Amino acid sequence: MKKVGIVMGSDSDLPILRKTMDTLASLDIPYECHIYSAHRTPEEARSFAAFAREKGFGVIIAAAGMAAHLAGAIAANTTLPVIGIPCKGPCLDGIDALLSTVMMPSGIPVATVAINGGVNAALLSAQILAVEDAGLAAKLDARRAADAAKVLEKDAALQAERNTNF
Ligand code: RP5
Repeated sequence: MKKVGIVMGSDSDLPILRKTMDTLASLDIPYECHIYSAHRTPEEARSFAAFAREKGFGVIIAAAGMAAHLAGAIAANTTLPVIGIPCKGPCLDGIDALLSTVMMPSGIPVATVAINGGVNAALLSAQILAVEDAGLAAKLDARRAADAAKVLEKDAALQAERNTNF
């Protein structure tokens, strides 16, 4: 199976990316995770993107906060699919990172998930890999079924408590 590459701009983004790594691990998807910044270590970020395909990666997840240029900078240097996670910083509630990540110019796409959307970034990367992997697709189906069952259990508990089922 192809690997998922995870890059974050700072170790202060790590709590969000731990959810990404946990979700990938729960689906038995191999990944590699690095701290490379578009601004502080631009050469390492560029090089990771440029050699990712030949190193066996199938998707790259890039997470950054504030003036979040990392996902765009990664996408500029590879034609692998790039998923951007805008991370909430100390000001502007993450809207700064959201707009910096999502508003890419035509020709260099970044598939942007929600602010702090570490789990969905992992799931979207899994869905991309599952296009060519029936076993992984089955695991994603099972996860959705389990999530649905949890919601219905909570609904049943609510009905039992409040008897709102007229
Ligand atoms: C961004 O700046 C990082 O992705 C992080 O979200 C933000 C702040 O970085 P630190 O100052 O906490 O290292 O590049």
